[in-house]
Amino acid sequence: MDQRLLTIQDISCVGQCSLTVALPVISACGIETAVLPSSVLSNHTAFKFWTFNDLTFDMENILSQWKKENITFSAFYTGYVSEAQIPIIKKIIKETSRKNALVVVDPVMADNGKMYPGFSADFPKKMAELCNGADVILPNITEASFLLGIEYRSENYEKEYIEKICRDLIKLGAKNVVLTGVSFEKDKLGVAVYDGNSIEYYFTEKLPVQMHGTGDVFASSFAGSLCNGKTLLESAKIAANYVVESIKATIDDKDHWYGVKFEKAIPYLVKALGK
Ligand code: PXL
Repeated sequence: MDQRLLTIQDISCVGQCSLTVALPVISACGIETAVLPSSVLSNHTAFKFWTFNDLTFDMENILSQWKKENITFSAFYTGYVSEAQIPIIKKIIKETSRKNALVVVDPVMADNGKMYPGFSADFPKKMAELCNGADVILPNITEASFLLGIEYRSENYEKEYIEKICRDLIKLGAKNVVLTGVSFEKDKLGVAVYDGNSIEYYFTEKLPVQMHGTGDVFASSFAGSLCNGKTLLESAKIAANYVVESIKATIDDKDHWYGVKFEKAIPYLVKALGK
């Protein structure tokens, strides 16, 4: 049976994030991608205003229909979801999972030291429950700080700080941690990859910009790479390079502030996967 990945996150109609990234990117990796939209927004929340429609009410309904049809998944990738959805998502994973299915949790909730609009102070505790049992979690340093209830440090940290975060995150019950946004030198940015034994790093050049949606581009290409049989570290490398290629495709367009042109870099991703 071919692989089928289910991704659960919002659909922001405009903004190059969440489902409008995950669906094309994972499909480009050659993996059938099913979607369960957690909410519909007119655009993501980095715009000044947005509409928001929560779709929790339909999740159990969709699950019971899938069960009637014996629909199952070989992989799950969750992103931007609400607190009330977390127990339902756990149930969906439990009841539609094939044997040894991969579970990737991107604990989307915060960046640059701050929670995204609309998330309560209790949310990280709930998100920690979703991390428990995941094969891989993909927090940025802000999300890691909220998950662990520690102070966020944006710079001037040492390896010990990052490695303690990785070890503490594993204690939440995830098998592997890929911590994003790690930087020890001002012109290098990368990830720490911890499998519970050893911590490895991968760095790319740090471009002098910060762009929206790069976490989703990273997570989607990472999940797609894992499904192609790449190791944790290989997948993190491919995903980090793909983010850099996407930023480079965007950087000269000063009007394009809301996302990255990941579409332009799809040829890189396809080639990196040997397709
Ligand atoms: O990229 C993460 C993300 C996903 N979904 C929505 C968001 C954001 C980040 O701001 O607003 C709706």
